[in-house]
Amino acid sequence: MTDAATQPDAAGPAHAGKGEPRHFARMVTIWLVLSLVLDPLFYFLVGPHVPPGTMTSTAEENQFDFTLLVVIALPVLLGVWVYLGYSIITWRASKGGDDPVGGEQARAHLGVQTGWIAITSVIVLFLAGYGTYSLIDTHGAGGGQGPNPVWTPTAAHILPVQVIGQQWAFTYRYPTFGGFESKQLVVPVDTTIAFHVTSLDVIHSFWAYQLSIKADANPQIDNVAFTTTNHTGSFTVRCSELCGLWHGAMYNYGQVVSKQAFQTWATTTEKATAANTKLLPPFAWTYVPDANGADGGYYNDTVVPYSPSEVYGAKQPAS
Ligand SMILES: [Cu+2]
Repeated sequence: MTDAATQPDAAGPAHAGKGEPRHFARMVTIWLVLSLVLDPLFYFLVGPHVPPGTMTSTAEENQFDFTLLVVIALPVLLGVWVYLGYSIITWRASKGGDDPVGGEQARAHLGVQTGWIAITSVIVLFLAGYGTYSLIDTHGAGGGQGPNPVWTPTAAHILPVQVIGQQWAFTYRYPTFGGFESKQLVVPVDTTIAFHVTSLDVIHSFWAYQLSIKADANPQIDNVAFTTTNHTGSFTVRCSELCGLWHGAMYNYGQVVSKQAFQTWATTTEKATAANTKLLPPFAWTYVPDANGADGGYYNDTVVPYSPSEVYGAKQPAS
């Protein structure tokens, strides 16, 4: 420490000399008070409004996770701001005084270094553990778990709904209602739903925002995502995997309705579309698409689902 001893500035304002207030203790107090006030305020006032809301069990769990992340991040942010603000007010150049001491003393503070490494390690390791737990437990169920889900709900009655992506629309088949196919997605409230997501062509992704379901739609894959509906309302479905020219137009709206209304809708639609359902391939968890009717097509080989002019290479009607 001979160097420091020969420097006149060694006991400058950065090192609380005689009569200097205890800056570090002050900063910690300000930070602690702000954190203790703002964290609960955020949790209780903003938390319930954090997207994606509470329409389903998965939405609720995601909302909690997002809120928790902010509750952890807020004190970190406040720590930076308090230090910055305190430094500007206390040690700004226009206040005069000596230059703060730099060099070895500022760089090699053992307490700061140990504290920094310990605190950041605890935060990051906690988040890694919690994130992993959330992924394999119920929180991750809305993300699609592939054909053999690790986590399955315990509900006695689970409604299966098949989501079929194709360029550039989603359609929905209801295997427990004769396998009818609809452009509308309607599900009952207070019900556990198993979305079976697949694709007929390229990769898509089924993102039902307010349900907090986002599951990849891959050809030949039956990707299962679970959720339980909490209350009625409408929700948005968007494709969230770039899938071609009209990817941006690949969206529609779904509805969570009362059990009674769902039953009525499903049985009515099943009846109304019975003739169309016969033209569809039998219900399966995946389909091999083939527009021109070779073996394994989504449509029966005896059915040409396109008007003659839509078939590739067909003679077009004179205009
Ligand atoms: Cu798509």
